[in-house]
Parts: sequence; structure tokens; C-alpha cells
Amino acid sequence: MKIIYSEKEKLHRPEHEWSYGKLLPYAEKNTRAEIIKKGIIKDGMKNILMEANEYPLDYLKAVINPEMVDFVKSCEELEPKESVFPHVFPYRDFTPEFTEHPRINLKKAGYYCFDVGIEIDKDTFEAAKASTDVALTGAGLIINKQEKIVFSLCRPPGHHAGYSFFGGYCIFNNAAVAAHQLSMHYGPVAILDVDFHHGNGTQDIFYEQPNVLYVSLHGDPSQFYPFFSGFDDEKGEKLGRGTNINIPLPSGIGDYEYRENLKYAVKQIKKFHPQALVISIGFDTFEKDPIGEFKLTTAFYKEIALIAGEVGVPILAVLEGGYDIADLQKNGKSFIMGLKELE
Ligand code: Q9C
Ligand code: ZN
Repeated sequence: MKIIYSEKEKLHRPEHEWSYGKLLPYAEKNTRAEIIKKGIIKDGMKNILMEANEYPLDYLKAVINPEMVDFVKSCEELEPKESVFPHVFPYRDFTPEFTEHPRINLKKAGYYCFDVGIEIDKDTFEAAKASTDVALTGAGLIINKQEKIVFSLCRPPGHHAGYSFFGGYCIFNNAAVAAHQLSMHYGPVAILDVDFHHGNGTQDIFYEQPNVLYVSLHGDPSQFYPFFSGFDDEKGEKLGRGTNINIPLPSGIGDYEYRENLKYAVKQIKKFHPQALVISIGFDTFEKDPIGEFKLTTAFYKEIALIAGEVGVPILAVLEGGYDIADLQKNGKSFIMGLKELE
């Protein structure tokens, strides 16, 4: 087993996010991945840590709109105090392709941005790219058959970012970029998303793809972010029909109810016969999380790994959300202990 990290991930550190008309401190703290990494070192497991390799941008552009990737990169030219934090969102039926509307001021209008919970500055690209490299490095170890279990400590997270949009603290979809490589070089892939929120970005990217199954357990979108996506009748389209499974859950559920639903998810995944499993792991399902509204306990994260392990294929776990900074290290450790048992 290996745990992948990159020091560069910390570079992206917005101060604020808008939430229901209030300007709040940015909940997605830049130390999130590092906190889990420090726990590994503290527990004497330094030997399983590995620094990420760098990959060409083509790996991202295989599943992300190349123009959006280039736009985030172009933000490296912003002034030190300048940032892209739009409050205007051009509707897509007016502006279907940016190439046809190149006059749009992308740094002012939120053309690629779908919420006001994200801010891009000159350091964002480097950190977001590093986060995707952390996921790709993990996928590489599995593709080359060097490892069967890998945990990529990605941050900023990725599952809300789609082909042509970012938001929800996510810039590039780390899990999707990695899953695409696995599906090209290893075989059909299932993505099990156990973040509190629906991964609308991951769903978007693979919605018409038959070779990547997306299964997500999340807070019911009729009540919780992202509000418009994650309903159980979203099943995939065209060749991807049947390869998208959403399991919306009510607020307040604990280990018991979650376990039943997770077992059902794993049963569906097994029927797909994937060759590899990507887990989008969010710790915002934790009982004390300030954003998520489930009541999972620390001990349950080990169980999540063990239940997912029943699929019986190599696992790439990718960090998504989890905002209770005080308990993130022990929740991360619990999950890692489960992964370790799968080796
Ligand atoms: N003031 C992930 O977990 N809205 N993203 C929260 C709270 C954004 C969560 C509002 C939630 C996005 C990766
Ligand atoms: Zn989340």
C-alpha cells in the first residue's frame, strides 16, 4: 500500500466563500491533506508515503475541457492580490461554446464556474494540478501493477468539477482523471463516491461512458448541495445508460443505515465486474462535520474501506471533502487502517 501526497497542494488557499448571502471563512482548509499525512508519520508509517510525479496536461485534457484547463492555467498571470470570484454566470444557451464567444471576460464572468464557493488566484492552478498529479500517481502504481491499494491525498478536492465547470471547492476532477487512465490501461472502472455531497462533476464526465460506473451515496439533493443533481432517476445516457447510480439519503443517518446502503452500492458495483475501484472518500459524513449532515463515527471509516474491499479489485482512494479539521487525522487513520487490512 502507498499513500501519495504533494507539498504543492497547499498553495491554493482562498480566504472566503459565499454561503447564503454571508461571506464565511473558506472551509476547505489548505492543510487538509497534510493533516492526514502527518498522522501517517506520527504513527511510524513514513515508509508508505510517496511524493507525486508530474504528468503532462494531456492527462487532464482527456476528460476535462482543454479550454477550461488553459483558463485556470492562465490565471497564474493574476496579480498577487487579484482573484477570480465571479458573481455573473453566463447562461449556456446564450454562450454554448466559449470559442464562439471569445469576447467574454473569463476573469469576471463565471463562465466555467457554477457556484460562489470557489476562488481562483495565481496559485490555484499549481495546487489543483498537483492534486490531480497525486491521483494520477496513484493510478499509475495500479496500472503498472506495483500496488493493489493506494490512497491519494488530493486537495483541493475534485468531484464537483466536471468537463466544463468547477465549483464546490473543486477545480479539476482528480478521481475522474485517474479513473479515465485506469479505464484505458487496466479495464472497466467503478467509482464509489462516499463524500457527503453528490459528485455532480464525476457524474457529468462519465454520464455517457459505458466503461466507468459511477455510484454515489449522498445527502438528498432536494435538501443538500449541489441541489440540482444527484437524484435517483439520473441513470446515465446513450452508451452509458445504467452506469450511473445515485443513492440519495436523508439527513441525520448513522453507521447502521449507511452500512446497509453501502452494501447495496457494493452489490451493484460487483454486477458491473470492474477491474479497478476508485473511492471518492469524503470525511464530511462525520458526525461532527460542520457542513455534512450524516452522523458517521470515526470507527466506521475503517468499515467503509473493508466493505468496499469486498469488490475484490485494486483500489485507488482519492480524498474529497471533510471539514472537521480537529478529527480529520483520526478519521483518515481509521480509513487507512481498513485499507491496510485489504492488502
Ligand atoms: N457554508 C466537497 O465536499 N457549500 N464540497 C457549503 C457551507 C459547498 C462541498 C456551504 C459545499 C461543497 C468536495
Ligand atoms: Zn462533500
